[in-house]
Amino acid sequence: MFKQIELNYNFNALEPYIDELTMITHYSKHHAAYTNNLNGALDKLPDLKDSSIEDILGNLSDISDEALRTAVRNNGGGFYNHNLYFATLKPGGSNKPTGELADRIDKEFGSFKSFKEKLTAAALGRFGSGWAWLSANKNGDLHVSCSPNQDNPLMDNNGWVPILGIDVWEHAYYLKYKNLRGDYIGAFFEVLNWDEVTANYHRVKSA
Ligand code: MN3
Repeated sequence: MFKQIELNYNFNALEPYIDELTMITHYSKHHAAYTNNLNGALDKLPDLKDSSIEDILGNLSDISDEALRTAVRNNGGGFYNHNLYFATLKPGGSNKPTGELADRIDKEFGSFKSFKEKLTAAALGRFGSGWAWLSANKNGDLHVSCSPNQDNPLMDNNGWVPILGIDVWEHAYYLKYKNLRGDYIGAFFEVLNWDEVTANYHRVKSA
């Protein structure tokens, strides 16, 4: 039985960058529904009862029933992606990565600024609903990508694990930003918790 992460901040705490009604709807309706629907699908897949969500999403082809596989892909992705998203937000954010992750970003992307531009371009360029990602692998390498719907890099099963995800579904920003996805992406960086992203990086690296 998978559970949504508990938020350690209030729904209105990310104002003015992410508004309270968006947070309430996003967490209590959208994320809750993905989580409930994932658990409902897994009730019919007792073999997966003890599997981690990472293992399930990395091995979707093991689910032979097509309707159940689709349900787990969409709702398992939605469950996992939003746990990552909400966990990496923080009132006031935290400016920039530091330490080893900061060094690695400089090495792979040239500078923090060009990394941010690359991730922003991935988020802006995602046509329709989806996500933009910063992923890491066991070697500590970094990779920027985007995916449609609730898909994520775990589903490719090639070693990339997302450590930061920007939700660019309209439900993540439309109430406040309407069609201005770029403004929302800029606001997202203002409340991004780099300490949590850094912790994710080290977890993937040491796995
Ligand atoms: Mn969402």
